[in-house]
Amino acid sequence: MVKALAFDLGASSGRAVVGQLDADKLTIIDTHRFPNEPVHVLQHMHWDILRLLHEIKQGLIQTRLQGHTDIESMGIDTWGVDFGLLNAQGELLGNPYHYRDGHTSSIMEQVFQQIPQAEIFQRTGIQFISFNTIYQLAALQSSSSLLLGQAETLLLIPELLRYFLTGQRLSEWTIASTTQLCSPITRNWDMDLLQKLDIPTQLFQSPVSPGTLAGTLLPAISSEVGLPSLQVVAVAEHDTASAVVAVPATTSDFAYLSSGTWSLLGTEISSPILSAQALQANVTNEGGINQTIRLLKNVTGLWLLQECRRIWKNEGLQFTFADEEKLTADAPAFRSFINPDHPMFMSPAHMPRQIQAYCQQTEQQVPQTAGEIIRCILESLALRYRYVLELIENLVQKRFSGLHVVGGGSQNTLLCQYTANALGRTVWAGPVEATAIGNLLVQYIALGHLVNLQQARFLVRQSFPIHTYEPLEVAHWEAAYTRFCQIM
Ligand code: ADP
Ligand code: LRH
Repeated sequence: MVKALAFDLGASSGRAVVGQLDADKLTIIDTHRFPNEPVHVLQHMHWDILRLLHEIKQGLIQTRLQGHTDIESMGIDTWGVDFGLLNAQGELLGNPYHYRDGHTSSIMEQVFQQIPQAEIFQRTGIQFISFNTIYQLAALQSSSSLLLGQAETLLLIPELLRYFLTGQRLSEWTIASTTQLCSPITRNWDMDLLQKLDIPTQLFQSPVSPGTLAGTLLPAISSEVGLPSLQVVAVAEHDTASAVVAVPATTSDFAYLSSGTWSLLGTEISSPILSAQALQANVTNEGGINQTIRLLKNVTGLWLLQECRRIWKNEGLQFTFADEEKLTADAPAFRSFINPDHPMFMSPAHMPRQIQAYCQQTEQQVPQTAGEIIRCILESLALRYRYVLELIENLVQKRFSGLHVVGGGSQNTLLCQYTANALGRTVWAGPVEATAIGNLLVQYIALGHLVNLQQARFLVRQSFPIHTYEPLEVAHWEAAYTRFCQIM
């Protein structure tokens, strides 16, 4: 049995997961879970990066205490776009901004005056979202922040955490691709783009491919956590890239939805699609493993529901997942829809009121109860998935027979059923921990325990339960989709 350890940090929570690989089966064991709670300081929102490092160390300690002293390797994946800056001494400068912080809100237009939007897409193939690293760096420039002048190295969040453990500064391709500063053709930083934006090019090192051996634990860390010096692998360090590795697809033509805080819906292709149609659709061509491209679109996902839960909890209302399911199932169907990707849902102070405001502005019935609000969110997400799947299908000129849903959101049975209904196609849900599993699989490939991606995906199918949802009430959902498109 070969053991490896994955740290998977999503925007809402993180976990340490031990993988145990036998001849034809992978089993996983959670050794530590922790919340990932951003911190508001004065006008800004930051990640609690040192706390996250602390939790990773706790994960290593818990892994040892639970008897897994024989793990061979570890890897870290996290969300995209955010970064830390190191000075010449290798110390972290400032606190990394959270991508939902407001500092980039009006920067995109300024950047387009320096470089036309179409040219940025042609060069990078990345979806335009105001929080991309390119706009975060432009915002630092435009506020004359002293940080960039003092910085020697930029590391994206998983690279930064890996650096804290190994002392090695190494950039990894899948996470670098999320910045909108890299070329999907050369799989390297676009130096012309950086120069045009006056961003110091020396901050960046050529990204390595996922699966590169990236050093071992520093002796001080090993002795602090009581584990031998582990091999650290630069896995597919973008969480979505790791999730796509673990999609239990049986063919090379498949559509996936990585469902968590975000819903990332798309397919895997062999070369980027940089056409005017792709720009118009505002899709992304992010880097995957084995030189694949993840053609997908970000849909605002369960963030909508997470924020309602946070507000309701502050107001003294707390629901279990089972409560939520019952409240939603009991609420009337197809009352009101939102466009989950409307900018008003990016970082509102009070999500339930924001949803009500959207419904009011679009002259729909205003959902009042928690059940009505959750139903509005879940139906709207399912309908938005149909819109995005068809957009992706138009670009690749294919029709997918169904959709693989992976991640924490694949446990939401109502959302899976609504998605099957809205698409009029089968949904295969699972595995829940696809991201951590993808992280482990890349380690096993890197260390020669698995041969390739095909074998890895076969192993996922053998090892984890997949729930199938067939479409129901298709005519009602078809009518709902027509109304949804009008509202959107
Ligand atoms: P991220 O990696 O973005 O932090 P996850 O993949 O961990 O997100 O998914 C978290 C989401 O999964 C939660 O917001 C919640 O809505 C959903 N979820 C988790 N467990 C369940 C469950 N048992 N039933 C329904 N939904 C769930
Ligand atoms: C999902 C994700 C997504 C990014 C967003 C910032 O966790 O990595 O792929 O766009 O976070």
